[in-house]
Amino acid sequence: MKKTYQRRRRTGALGLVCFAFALQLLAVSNAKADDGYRLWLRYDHLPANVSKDYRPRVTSFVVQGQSPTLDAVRVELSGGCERLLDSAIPFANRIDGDGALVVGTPSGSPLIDDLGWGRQLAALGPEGFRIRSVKLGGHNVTVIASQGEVGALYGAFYFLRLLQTEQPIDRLDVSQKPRLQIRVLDHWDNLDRSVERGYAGRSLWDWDALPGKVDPRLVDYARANASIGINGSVLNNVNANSKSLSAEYLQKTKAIADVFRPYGVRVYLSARFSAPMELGGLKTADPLDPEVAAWWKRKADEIYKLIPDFGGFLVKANSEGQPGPRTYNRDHVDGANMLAAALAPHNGVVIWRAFVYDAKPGYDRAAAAFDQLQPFDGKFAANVLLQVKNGAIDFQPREPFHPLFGAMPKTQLMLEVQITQEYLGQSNHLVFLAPLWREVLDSDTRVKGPGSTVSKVLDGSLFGQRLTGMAGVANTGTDRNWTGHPFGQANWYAFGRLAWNPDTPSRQIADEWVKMTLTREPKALAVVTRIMLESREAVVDYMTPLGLHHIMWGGHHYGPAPWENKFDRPDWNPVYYHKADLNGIGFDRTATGSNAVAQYSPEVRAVFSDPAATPEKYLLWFHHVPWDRKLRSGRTLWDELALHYQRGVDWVRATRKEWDALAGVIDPELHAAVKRKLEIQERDAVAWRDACLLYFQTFSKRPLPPGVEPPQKTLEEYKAKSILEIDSLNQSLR
Ligand code: BDP
Repeated sequence: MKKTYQRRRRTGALGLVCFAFALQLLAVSNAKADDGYRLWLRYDHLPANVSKDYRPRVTSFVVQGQSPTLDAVRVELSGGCERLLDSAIPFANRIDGDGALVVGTPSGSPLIDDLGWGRQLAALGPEGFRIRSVKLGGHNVTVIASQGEVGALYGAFYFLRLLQTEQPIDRLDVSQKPRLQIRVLDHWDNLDRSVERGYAGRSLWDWDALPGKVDPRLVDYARANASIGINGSVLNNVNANSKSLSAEYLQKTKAIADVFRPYGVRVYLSARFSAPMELGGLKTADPLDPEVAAWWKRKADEIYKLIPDFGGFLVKANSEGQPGPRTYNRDHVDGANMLAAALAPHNGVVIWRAFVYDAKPGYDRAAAAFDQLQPFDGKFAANVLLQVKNGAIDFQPREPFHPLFGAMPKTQLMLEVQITQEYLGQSNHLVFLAPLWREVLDSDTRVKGPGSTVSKVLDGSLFGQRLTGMAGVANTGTDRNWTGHPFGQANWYAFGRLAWNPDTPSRQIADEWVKMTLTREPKALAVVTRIMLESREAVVDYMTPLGLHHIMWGGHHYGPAPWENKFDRPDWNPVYYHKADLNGIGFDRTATGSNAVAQYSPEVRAVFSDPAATPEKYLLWFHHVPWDRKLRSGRTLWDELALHYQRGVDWVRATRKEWDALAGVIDPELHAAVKRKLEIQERDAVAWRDACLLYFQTFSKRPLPPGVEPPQKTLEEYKAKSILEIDSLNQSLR
């Protein structure tokens, strides 16, 4: 075997130069105060911030082969391990002692080829990897192997995570492969660098400077994604500008794609359906018009010439004013399949969004997407995925799972979740979203008996869909810490972990993230992890308990406005969703109301149709419930509602105290930043409680139950100004 070691020369020096700028992130890490830039890739020296002994050993790196991705592996491993272990670790072209870390693919690394793992690696695919502690040439070494280089990079990040989270590395036997294929961030970024629903500064893409100047920060963005297995970025807003598809902008996109490629991150673009008219000067964008189809074909060819691994198009069609096939009296299938035909020769995909709802009088918005799209089951082309939001309304703090999951067995469904917290306190509230997403992933559609979960629909195990995926609407921006709220990073992280494996427990995700980002000190770790795991339920309590939804202030969606009724479209008004009156509150979606429950399988429908069987967390989503109805606690609906609001406020107050007590354990800059955010969160939670209870009380006509504090302001005061303008707290604390 020795001979093969020497067959290829050591690589890496050149790559290290090329990737020197990636070291920017690693270099900043010397700074004392933590501004959050390094995300979960801090790689701080292990004993720092840790109480116990953890002495893993890495003595050399043996990374055979030449490519930008392998160079990225080298940079990451050397930067990461050296910092974590606080020792300089040499690169070698052979194993000459215990503790070597051998990384690569069978085709690039003779050492790995000689292991004879071909079959196992083939089963894991080019993004999967195997990590094993083995004896090679008489030495105890660790091998990170993959069929593909990106898989090797993922394996390297996995290994670094083991170190960062203090896992033993001497007896490893890990095989991993992603459960979902397309794991993308959807950036709602506009070409002027504003970000729709973005709360962390401006867009990371500096379109004016591109393609000549590429911000080195994009390397760190790609690294962060690769470290959690995210393999795609849709660069522009779903409310798309056709300019993104112009020759000029494609050059800019190409420059970004070139930076992302070594990290396995492919670029996608949102395609404006009317682009053939706006860019091509055609008279129509009718998908059945041959000239239109030819235009898209030419456009696809042009894109793939520049970006051979271009992912495909994301399309928001006939939704909220966007053009689409229905504009030309065609249907969603006509539109999606025409684009799919243009991309198919290049292996590109069309991700067609299911977020469609027409404004029809008397219509239930929650039923709209199903009504429009379900009849097309089985009609979409093989390279089309239908991207469905987790719930049928819109990224609320809590929604039951979207009824399309389980109802389109012959269609490739992708899940869309929102990482950016449009309706959940934006970048001011600490809300860990893994439990929200898990709730949807674990929901049982019952279509093929018990256990027919949404995650099994998504990964193809239920209906055998070939293409699979999950998209997260990104929360990143130019803020130094990327996500505005330091804990927003945890949601980016959680998205990647769940897209890789939708069964990853929320607790594990939180634990990993805290250890890599905030602290490994056991007591503090336990406190922060618990806070994170509780936080989603708390935000539901103080915003929309018991199945309430969409009662946020119109437009910016920050803060309460259950009274709002100003939009022409009824389904943009909070009063449409809660339907409070003198009898009770809630949206009747049973047979006596909109009958949207009929969209679920008979078993699920039976549960949601019966107020006594409906989980109380969804009660007012499906039922209009009398104020005096007794809930499971024995309390009336009104009392229970009020106590939920109070509980949410109490949680924020308790969390503030717990956080304060962590000063000294958490980096001071990070600690102070979160402390300030929690102050805003308490102000907001109080406003939510008071505004909602005061308003709903005008219908319930009942006193607040014992244990609920009297409101701090009057209803009129809350109605007069949105919470964003109520006081100067936002400004002074931001
Ligand atoms: C809603 C947002 C809006 C988006 C829309 C969408 O308020 O800004 O354009 O979703 O998903 O949540 O298309």
